[in-house]
Amino acid sequence: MEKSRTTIIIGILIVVLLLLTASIIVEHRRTTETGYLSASQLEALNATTSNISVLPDSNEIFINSSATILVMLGPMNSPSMYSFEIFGLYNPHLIIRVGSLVRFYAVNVDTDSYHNFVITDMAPPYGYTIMGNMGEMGSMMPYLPPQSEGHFAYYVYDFSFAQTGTLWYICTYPGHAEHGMYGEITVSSA
Ligand SMILES: [Cu+2]
Repeated sequence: MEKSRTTIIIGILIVVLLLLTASIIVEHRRTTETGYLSASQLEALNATTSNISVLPDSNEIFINSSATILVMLGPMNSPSMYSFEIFGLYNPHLIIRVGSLVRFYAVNVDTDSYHNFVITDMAPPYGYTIMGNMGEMGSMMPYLPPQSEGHFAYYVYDFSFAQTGTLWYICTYPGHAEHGMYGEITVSSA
């Protein structure tokens, strides 16, 4: 009798520990919202604000303070299906002022492939599978399904750029980063 009670208490403790671990992981992911957007909602999100400069000639986007950024995954009009589209540029170099909190709306606009949007300190080249588990790679974002009848799957990903340096945004779906589905992020103090 005493023994089974001890077993039950240990069991409860294990469950509580597992739940605590799971909540820490969820918080680390910083994915605050998920669901579907319509085409008109996408259009509204795709407007730049005064603290964002888009430079098509150098394929660069400067983000000078906290901002909301629409990232379209697998745009159909791009030269390659392995693309992110941000304010009309494909896989642009993002230069972000240190201290900015950026709210990324990662939206799959592809008609036939899954994609995701992950920020990592792991530099290219990337292999077929992304096996690393460093930094943000420890918090894989879910693969978003392709669009269906004008409904675009998305998640919101908040990222606080607290330190200067170089990061990368990539799609971890097998083969996508390997084929070029990534871009560079410079977190700059200037
Ligand atoms: Cu992808």
